[in-house]
Amino acid sequence: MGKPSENSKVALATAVGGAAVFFAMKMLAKKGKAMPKNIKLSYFDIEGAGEPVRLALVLAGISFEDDRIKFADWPSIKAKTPYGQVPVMLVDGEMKTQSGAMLRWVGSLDPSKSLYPEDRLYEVEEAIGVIGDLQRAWGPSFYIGMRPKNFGYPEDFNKSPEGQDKIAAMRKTFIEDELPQYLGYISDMIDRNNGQWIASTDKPTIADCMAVPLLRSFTRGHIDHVDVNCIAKSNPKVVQYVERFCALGEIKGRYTNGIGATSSV
Ligand SMILES: N[C@@H](CCC(=O)N[C@@H](CS)C(=O)NCC(=O)O)C(=O)O
Repeated sequence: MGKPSENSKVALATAVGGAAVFFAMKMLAKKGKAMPKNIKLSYFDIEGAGEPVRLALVLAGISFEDDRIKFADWPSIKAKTPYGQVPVMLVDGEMKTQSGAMLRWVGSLDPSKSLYPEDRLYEVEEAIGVIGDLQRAWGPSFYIGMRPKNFGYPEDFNKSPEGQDKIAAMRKTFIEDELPQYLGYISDMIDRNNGQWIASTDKPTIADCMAVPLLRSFTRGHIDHVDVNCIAKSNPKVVQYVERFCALGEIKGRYTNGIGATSSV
C-alpha cells in the first residue's frame, strides 16, 4: 500500500473529527435534555392529580414554583386553561397540560435517569396502567358524592338521606370487595421488583409517584365512609411500601395525615 495523499489525510481527519462531534452530541443527549429555566406547576391545594407531578419534580431535584390555586379563584383561572382543568404547567412561558404527560415529561428530565428509566419503560408503563385501573374503578364511588348528576342522579342527591346511603354503600362495597384485589396487584409488583418499588428494583419511578398519592388518599380520613385503616387491614405490605416512599430524604416530612405521614422506615 502506498503513502496516503494529503487529500486522504484531510478526509480522514474530517471524518474522525465529525465522528468525535457526533459522539459528543450523542453523549450530551444521553446525559439529559436541556433543563428548563422556569417551571410553575398550578393545581389546587390538594394532592389529587397534581401531586404525582410535584413528587416527580421533587425527586428529580428540579426546582419549580408550586402554585396552589384557591378554589375561590378557580372560575377566573379555569377560563385561561386550555382544557378548563388543572394541573397546568408553565414551562419557560409555554403551557403544558395533562398530568400523565407532565409526569412522563418530568421523568424524562430526571438527571439521574432513575424516574423513567429507558430499560424499564415497559414495567413503568404497565404499573402506571394498573394504578390507572384502580383510579378508574374507584372513581364512581368517589365522584358520586361530588357530582351525582354525572351518574344519573339529581343534582342534590348527595345531600339527601337516600343519596347518603347510596354513597356509603358504594364506597364500603368498593373498599371491602374491590380494593383488596388492586392492593394484591400492587404488592405482587413490589415482590417482582426485589421488594422495594412497583416498577424498578432499586430506585422509585414515576409509577411510584402516581401510586403513592392515590393509596394515601384512602387513609387520610377526608373521604366519608372510607376506613382509614383499610389498606393496613387488607395488605400491610402496601402500607410499608408507601411508608418507604415517604421516608425518602426528599419526601420525608411532606405529609401530615394518612399513611406515610410519620414515616421513619
Ligand atoms: N386529564 C386531566 C384531568 C384533570 C382534572 O380532572 N382536573 C380536575 C381536578 S383533579 C379539575 O381541573 N377540575 C376542575 C374543573 O373541571 O372545573 C389530567 O390528568 O390532568
